Amino acid sequence: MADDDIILAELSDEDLVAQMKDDLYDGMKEEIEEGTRLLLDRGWTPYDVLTKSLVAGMQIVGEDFRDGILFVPEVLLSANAMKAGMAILRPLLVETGAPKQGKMVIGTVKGDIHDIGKNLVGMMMEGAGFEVVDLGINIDVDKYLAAIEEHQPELLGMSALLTTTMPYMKVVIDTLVQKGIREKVIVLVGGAPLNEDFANQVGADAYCRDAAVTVETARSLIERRHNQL
Ligand code: B1M
Repeated sequence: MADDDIILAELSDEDLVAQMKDDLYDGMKEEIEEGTRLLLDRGWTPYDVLTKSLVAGMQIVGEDFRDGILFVPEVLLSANAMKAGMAILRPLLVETGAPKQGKMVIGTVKGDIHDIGKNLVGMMMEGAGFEVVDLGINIDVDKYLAAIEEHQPELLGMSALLTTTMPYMKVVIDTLVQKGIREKVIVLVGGAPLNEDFANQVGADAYCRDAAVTVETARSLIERRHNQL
């Protein structure tokens, strides 16, 4: 059966998720929007739709990108489709009655334009009651410093997806030390090529594997800091 003949609404949940992974791979934005809405209508939580269809689908795209099967233009279409699904989930993930827990400034480091993971972290943090100031992509040290000065956040989040851009996190953290403001912010770092060792080496407070871990880590480090005061 050709893709055109597939009626998403008639698929079982399992088949729909499999089809959404294919559609994400093929960069089919409207199908991703429809699939996202269908899963929500069937009672799926926004978090499950996000992780089990969109993030899982992007994982496959990443593997084929790495292996030279997909190229930048195709991956851009997949990213756009993913963003369209995230746009539907965003209001659901960020709606919260929780009291404000603190403020986070977040940005993708200089030289790096990957923003899907960072956006997802921002959404989950907002959903958990944090105020999020998203600086965007390709953020240099001066922009991080200016944002810390302006917004006085408890947390600074940095994202990097490239092995060539992740060392820039150390530039930012070293500058915070030089300026005598390192202790003012909890620095959380994340992105696919990072790990805990790297976070320790650059002097971050914690490495966050994913958006959910970022929320947990932010909560526990803020609580620890309050207890020390
Ligand atoms: Co890029 N890319 N890309 N890419 N891309 C990767 C990262 C790569 C691993 C692909 C591969 O080869 N398998 C590879 C890097 C290899 C390396 O460095 N060793 C790569 C490359 C090489 C490149 C280019 C250099 C390709 C080229 O031009 N030849 C180029 C670089 C451009 C630049 O930045 N200067 C490039 C471009 C692009 C696109 C523009 C096409 C597109 C980005 C679109 C966009 O973001 N708007 C793109 C994409 C989509 C990817 C992959 C396929 C998917 C990334 C993604 O969105 N994942 C990626 C492959 C991969 O990661 N496996 C790849 C989904 C997202 C939810 O996960 O971002 O990991 P992730 O975020 C997670 C966690 O990491 C964590 O939480 C998130 C949510 O759970 N997290 C944080 C992330 N940031 C955090 C910050 C925190 C906390 C947690 O702060 C507190």
